[in-house]
Amino acid sequence: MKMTFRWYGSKSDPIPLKYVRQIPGMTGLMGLLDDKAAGEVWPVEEIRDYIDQVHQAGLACEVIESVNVHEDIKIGLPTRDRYIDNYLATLRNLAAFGVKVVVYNFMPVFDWLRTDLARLIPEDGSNSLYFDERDLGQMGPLEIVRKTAEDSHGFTLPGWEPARLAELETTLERYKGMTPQQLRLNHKYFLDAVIPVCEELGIKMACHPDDPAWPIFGLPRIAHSGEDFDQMLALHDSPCNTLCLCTGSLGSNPANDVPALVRRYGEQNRIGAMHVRNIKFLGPRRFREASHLSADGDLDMFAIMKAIHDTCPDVYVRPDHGRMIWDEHGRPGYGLYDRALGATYLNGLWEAICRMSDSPEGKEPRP
Ligand SMILES: [Mn+2]
Repeated sequence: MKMTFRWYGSKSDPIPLKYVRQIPGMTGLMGLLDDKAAGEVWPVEEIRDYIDQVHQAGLACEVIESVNVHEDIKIGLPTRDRYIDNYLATLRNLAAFGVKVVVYNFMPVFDWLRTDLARLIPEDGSNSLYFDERDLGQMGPLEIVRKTAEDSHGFTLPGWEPARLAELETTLERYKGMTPQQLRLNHKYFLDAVIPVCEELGIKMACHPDDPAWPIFGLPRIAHSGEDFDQMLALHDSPCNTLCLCTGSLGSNPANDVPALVRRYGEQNRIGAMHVRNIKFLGPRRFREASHLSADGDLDMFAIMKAIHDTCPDVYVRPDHGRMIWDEHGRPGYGLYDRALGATYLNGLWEAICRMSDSPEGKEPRP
């Protein structure tokens, strides 16, 4: 298991890389260029700047996230070929700097969605991301975008790029009547173009699940269950067509048995990266994010880490969103403190699991 951390770059992330390096057991980043609009080519110079900084801090950067897919590709417009060409150019640029996994998603319009970015947790006075489907019903797509932008305290949020959301009404109109099967065919078109290039470059594409794990605003969604993943992996059969298995996204639907899903796709060697976090169910389609500790939420983090250990022990893992604690002011979900605690806890589980199974990994000093 390679423990990594999401970092938004020195211009946009208030957390110095030095602090990330000081988290016990932290070996690398899942990086991103957070100012890139979907469909844009990521320039070599900017990738170099970012990765050089990471390396200088003593961390690896083999996973890049949020290389977002342009809506025209997801909708299947004739202009998609141009955006696919740009995507391939970005992949080539990333591969030149040793990137091995690229995390993306194929969610129409909305990436992850919450109805409150700083919900008070009354028990301890911390706050976390929160979702309640009932609030969504009253809000509507335009209002949720306005609210999310307002609540982000000036931070950019992945998947909520202003350029993309400016054309929201037009984009929503274009998805009207699209079935999940049509979206799947558009995903196949994308994968058929991208995966052969990934095979050449030695890059795995890792698709992030829908978050939350059900359709919203009547938009088709095709990545929130084992059935969906089976179909997705079959769209283009290749070891480079993989999943970014995000436990919190999948776990938002109690019908998903998260440790079993890790096992299933770990055994198939189809997990390119893992986001590991816990959530607390508060009612039907209502949840908040919890600390990573099993006892604080409803996911069995031991069973998840054990499934990783048994089926894909070399996978890249990162703590996912954290709560805001200790009066930290940071990007919602991406503060330093709770994610550092999360990483440390997951590393503790990992050491125990390795020792109990006599695997060498838990004892080895980090490289
Ligand atoms: Mn995630």
